[in-house]
Amino acid sequence: MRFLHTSDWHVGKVLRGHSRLDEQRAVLAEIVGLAREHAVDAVLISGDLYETAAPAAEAQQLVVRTLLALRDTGAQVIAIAGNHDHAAAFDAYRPLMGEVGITLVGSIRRPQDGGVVSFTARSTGEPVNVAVLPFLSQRYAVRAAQLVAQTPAENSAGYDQMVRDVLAALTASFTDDGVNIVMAHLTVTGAATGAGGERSAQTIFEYHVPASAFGVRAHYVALGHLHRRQSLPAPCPVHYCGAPYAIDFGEQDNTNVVLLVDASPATPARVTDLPIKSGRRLRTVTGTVAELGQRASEYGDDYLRVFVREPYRAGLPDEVRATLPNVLQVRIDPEFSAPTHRAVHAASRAASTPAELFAAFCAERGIDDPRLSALFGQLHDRVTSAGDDG
Ligand SMILES: [Mn+2]
Repeated sequence: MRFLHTSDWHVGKVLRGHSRLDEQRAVLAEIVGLAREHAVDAVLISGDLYETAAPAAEAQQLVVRTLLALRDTGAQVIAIAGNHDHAAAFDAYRPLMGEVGITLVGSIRRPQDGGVVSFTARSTGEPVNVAVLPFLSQRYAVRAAQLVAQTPAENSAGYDQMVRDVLAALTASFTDDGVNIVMAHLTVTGAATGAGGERSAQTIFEYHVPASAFGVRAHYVALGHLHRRQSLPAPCPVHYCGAPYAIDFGEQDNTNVVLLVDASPATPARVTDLPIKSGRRLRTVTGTVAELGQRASEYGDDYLRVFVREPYRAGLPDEVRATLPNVLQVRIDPEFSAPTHRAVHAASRAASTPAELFAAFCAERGIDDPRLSALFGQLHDRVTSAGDDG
């Protein structure tokens, strides 16, 4: 049988105030097109369909229409909740979605109660079993009492063991004559993060499971959570498909794909990367304002994060934005904002006037602009005299 594996759509993501809904619409249309073109038996969506737990109506509209369009290709559609999704909302809509042939899984379920989704592949008639493991919050998995009483290492081992127990229970119903697949939204030990949109607190802490936890009975493990496409050494094929477009700066060098997987009960799964071309590129650039202006045409339509190689001055971000309209973030290159004499300033702070404190702050940040001091003085006067009026 043949299926598509995708994850981490993050529909509704707004990057530095810029809606990306049009890009998301184009990316998801491309995925629907690939599902139709390759006549897949199933589409597996391994979590983080949405950017937030309370997505806007237009984000929900896009996801609902995409799920229906995927179903209309004739494929089984199975989606699990990621850490960005609202698990309870997924479960609330599960019966309704089930009526139209879409399997939505918000929280962990017993194998016989939806924890293993079984169907017959339309192309080959092979039985297919998909064990589904939505994001399991460590807050839920590791109870508060344990958090208080145990060390982080003990909790980490506890989380690992809990995930192993859940996987063992789910995969116990795998059959020898079927294609057995695990879908999960979690971090595997040693995997590389996409360095951007993953919400670091849930990946860099100790909560992860080794790839060996998936066992040998799975023909394929379809993971979501990390935005970089990668496979991991394990007794069975374990793949992160990655996000289908760059979600945040730091993911700009990732290749964005969905995975086309051919699997059978007798042979190892064959995985093909299908590139996704929609979505704007994210790019980080450095230079003086003048240098950046000269290179503007190279950047095309890309969204830019700029590190300016000049000391900060009043109005600098506006100058950069006027030069490069697709700039979403302006920062000073650390070389030009190196703090100086921080300790000295901190020591003399108690005895300083507001103007002196502000001057010290500017010096620490490498800002040398008399206009800024004058503006501070005016603002300070206005605020303090307004106080006199009550
Ligand atoms: Mn994600």
